Amino acid sequence: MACKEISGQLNAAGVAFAIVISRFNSFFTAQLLKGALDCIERHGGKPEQVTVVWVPGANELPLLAEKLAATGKYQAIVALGAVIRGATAHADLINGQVSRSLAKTAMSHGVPVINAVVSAENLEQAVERSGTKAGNKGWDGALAAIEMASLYKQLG
Ligand code: INI
Repeated sequence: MACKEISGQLNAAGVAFAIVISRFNSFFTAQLLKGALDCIERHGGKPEQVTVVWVPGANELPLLAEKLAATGKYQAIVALGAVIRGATAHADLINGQVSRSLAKTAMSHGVPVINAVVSAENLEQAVERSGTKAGNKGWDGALAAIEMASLYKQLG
């Protein structure tokens, strides 16, 4: 029996993206942004399709993601941040709050909101996840956004 399979296309052409990014730990988040933009361009997107909004810290990412989702102008939203446990006693609280709130926004507005916040134990891990040994979480987040935007489009 042939089944019907649906999968996302990795084509960013014509997709309107919003990227919300934290200034806190901008040493890392700026690298995540570079990665995200590079990914979008390598998949056929153009810089003018991308709106970038800077917020003070990871805690504020969900607030702006919610506002951007409510405009209905974007087919995908990517949240970029860096929370480093070694330097943040309340890292788990921030991470939990951010991921729950981003998911809530995604579901209530029917738009993919990708959580690309680096959660690292220490500076070395943050470096590894921001464009060195372990890749670039911004690049990965943008790729997930491209794929999810395609799935949402196909499923209506
Ligand atoms: N914000 C981050 O993005 N990463 C962190 O590691 C961090 N630390 O260490 O506390 C952080 N704090 C700021 C926070 O996100 C808010 O901007 C601030 O509390 C104002 O609401």
